[in-house]
Amino acid sequence: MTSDLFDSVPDTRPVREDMAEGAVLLHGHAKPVEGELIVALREIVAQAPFRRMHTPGGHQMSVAMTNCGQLGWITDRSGYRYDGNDPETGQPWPAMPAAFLQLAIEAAATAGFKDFMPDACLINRYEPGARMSLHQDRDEQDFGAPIVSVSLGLPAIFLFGGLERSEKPRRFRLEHGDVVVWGGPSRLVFHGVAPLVDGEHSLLGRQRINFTFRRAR
Ligand code: MD3
Ligand code: FE
Repeated sequence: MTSDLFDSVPDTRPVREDMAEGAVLLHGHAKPVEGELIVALREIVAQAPFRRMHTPGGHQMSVAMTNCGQLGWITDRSGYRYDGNDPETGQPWPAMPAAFLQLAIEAAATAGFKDFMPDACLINRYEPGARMSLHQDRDEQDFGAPIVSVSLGLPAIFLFGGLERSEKPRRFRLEHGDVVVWGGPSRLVFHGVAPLVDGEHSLLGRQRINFTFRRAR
């Protein structure tokens, strides 16, 4: 018999893929909770709308951002930092939804980081053409804690470099529901996102959403 449960799954990616030492890609890991994540995102954005921030160099980012949790990552003319309040409203960032926290803690543990407790979640929104140039995430106090990222909506090409900017990045496709844990020797690698290719996602339309869970303090 050829009829088989797997005939309906047009996906040949392994569930777990080691990208580098300390970097683990969990394909489709967030799909079972996609609805909860999207409902919670809507509530966050009602309180703290997406906005395109400015870099210290004066450029406006193509990615629109907001945050939830005790701390949020912000950038403006005076620099990059974490702050407990949304600079647009002066109010605390929306609380981290239980579904977000549970997913981040569970994914980190699956990748081998047992005591991850994020205090910040940066939420990135990419519309067609938006990109993120190569950078390191080094505004956090303890690089011993991993970063957990969750991708929803349109797929993107993630650029995964090395510990020096000059190292040529490898490319990985991140799809709806993919979760990546970056820790250990991968925590300080240069990384970025290629310009988003236009498309239509059944749940999110013409955009990609990425959550990054961090231990800032
Ligand atoms: C590797 N975001 O918000 S997520 C960022 O898709 C950021 O929006 C990208 O880079 C995005 O800072 C990439 C994957 C990611 C996040 C943080 C990392 C990879 C990382 C930190 C260290 C190493
Ligand atoms: Fe980053």
